[in-house]
Amino acid sequence: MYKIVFEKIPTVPKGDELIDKAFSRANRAGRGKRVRVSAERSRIKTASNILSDNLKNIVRRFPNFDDLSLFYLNLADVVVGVDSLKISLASVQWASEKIHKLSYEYLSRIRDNKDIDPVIVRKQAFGRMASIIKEIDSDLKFLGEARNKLRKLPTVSDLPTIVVCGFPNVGKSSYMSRVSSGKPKIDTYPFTTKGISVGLIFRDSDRYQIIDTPGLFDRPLSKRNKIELLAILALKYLGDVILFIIDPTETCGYTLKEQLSLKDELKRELDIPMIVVTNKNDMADDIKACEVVKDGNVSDMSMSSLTGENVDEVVSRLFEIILGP
Ligand SMILES: Nc1nc2c(ncn2[C@@H]2O[C@H](COP(=O)(O)OP(=O)(O)OP(=O)(O)O)[C@@H](O)[C@H]2O)c(=O)[nH]1
Ligand SMILES: [Mg+2]
Repeated sequence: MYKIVFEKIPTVPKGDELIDKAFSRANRAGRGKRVRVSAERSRIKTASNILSDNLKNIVRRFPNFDDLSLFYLNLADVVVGVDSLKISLASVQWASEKIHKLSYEYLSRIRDNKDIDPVIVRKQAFGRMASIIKEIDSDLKFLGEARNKLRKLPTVSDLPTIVVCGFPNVGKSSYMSRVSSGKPKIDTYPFTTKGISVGLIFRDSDRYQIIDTPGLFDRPLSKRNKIELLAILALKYLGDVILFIIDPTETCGYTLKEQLSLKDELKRELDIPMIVVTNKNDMADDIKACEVVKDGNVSDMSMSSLTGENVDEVVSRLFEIILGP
């Protein structure tokens, strides 16, 4: 159900690990052969196959960045830098091909020149292979680190998606748990300690995805550093609609003014349809700020995630926006 893009990337070996593995297997491969020429040829073949296949495999197991959804592409760019990734992958591909060609060169040297000691030729071949690996050592290290970071990105599906935004404590999770079925899947998101949670809403025969963003909007976008901001902006490639929840009672700890200004920033920056809903309307009579809400038309709808009032109507409104006219 969830599209797994980065979880399948296996660990990327370090250069010296690769060399150790290839050369020790190669030595064993030569042991069974009584004719020296065959023994050394077999060593060269084994070492080059192991190196070249392992390197090719690293490149193959990274996702093709041209096929990636814009959401993942942008997140990957924020977290590791897609251009650097492409450059390192190209270097590894180059090394794989180079080692493959090299083995032919040295195998034919043994075949064509009976006077040369095959052990010496094999040692030369191993030396060349090792120096190619050394050349891409920093690329392997970078790819290894990138793989670890990419694996931590959230896994989301490409279902129609509602992104729930708003300051902490406005009632995002309460709303989520009222409308989505099953236990939401909690996943990490760069630059928030809490991780986003992904739930599903079933309506008729359709499925929708609803994403909670705890800790992502604890201050205005203008107070974000560039990297954090880019990670937030990646949401626009994921969401079909934003549900922006406002707590007009201000019991969340943020003023209505702050909340409205975050809403305006998000509306401007994310540039996808948004519905603005005031929550906690069960407290409406007690709180002065609510007067502003009643008179000032700050939201499209009002609801209570606590009592459930209007919660389903908000869902219907979100679906209408997703499905279009
Ligand atoms: N009275 C009232 N309280 C509510 C309502 N919705 C949420 N709350 C309360 O507000 C507090 C925060 O609700 P959460 O749903 O955890 O808020 P959140 O937006 O998910 O907060 P973060 O995860 O920290 O961003 C909790 O104590 C809820 O019980 C509501 O409609 N009415
Ligand atoms: Mg929450």
